[in-house]
Amino acid sequence: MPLTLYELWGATDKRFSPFCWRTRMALAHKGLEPDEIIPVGFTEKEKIAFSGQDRVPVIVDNGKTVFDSWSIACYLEDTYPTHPALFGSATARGEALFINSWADRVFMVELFPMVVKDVFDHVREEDREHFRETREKWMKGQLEEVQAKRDERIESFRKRLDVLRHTLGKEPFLCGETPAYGDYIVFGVFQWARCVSPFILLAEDDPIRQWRERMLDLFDGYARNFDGYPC
Ligand SMILES: N[C@@H](CCC(=O)N[C@@H](CS)C(=O)NCC(=O)O)C(=O)O
Repeated sequence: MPLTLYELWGATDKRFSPFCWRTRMALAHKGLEPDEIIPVGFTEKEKIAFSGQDRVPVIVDNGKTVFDSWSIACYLEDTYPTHPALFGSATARGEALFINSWADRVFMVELFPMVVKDVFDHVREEDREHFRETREKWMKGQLEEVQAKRDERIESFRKRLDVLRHTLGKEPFLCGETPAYGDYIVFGVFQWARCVSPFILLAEDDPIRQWRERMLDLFDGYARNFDGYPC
């Protein structure tokens, strides 16, 4: 039975969604290749209306519909237990959920204002009004003005990432000797920025950069092979 992935697309067919990248990396880790990938623009809600909600990623696997990147990771782990583990244990799953919450509620919140206009520039023409309207409401300001402050924010942003730096000083991946879902959660956010923004987020000697390079190399350079800016 086929596996279908519905994911966000932008102008010039860019695939930049941080959440969809989590799912792409999870599928690659499990050795599962979608039979079909259906692109969904911000305003093409009718394409995923069958899922009963309006966000991507969504997968349909053997006729089963699952949405939300975290739920998809859990579904893949439970449905394909003999494939490489995304978590490894119930405890590790709980810890990965903590990483997911940190990434969504701290990391992305810090990063988004620094690339929000760059994201806008890669959104499809027909989705731009929706993007500007919704994101300016979240940001409480004009996209251009919010992003213009990034040079002032970068120092504190880098400081916030000490939690990653400290971990990566002790092990090559956030999940230990080999990468697992916790790595894909955080990597998805960096890949989002890499796809849309020329802004350099990490200092040259930052160990997080080396980890990001290792992540880009995984699965024969799977993520690296997607068009992105030097980062
Ligand atoms: N918690 C969800 C978030 C999914 C999400 O927000 N996806 C964005 C794409 S990056 C979306 O579909 N946005 C639609 C919109 O803003 O209208 C997950 O982890 O999958």
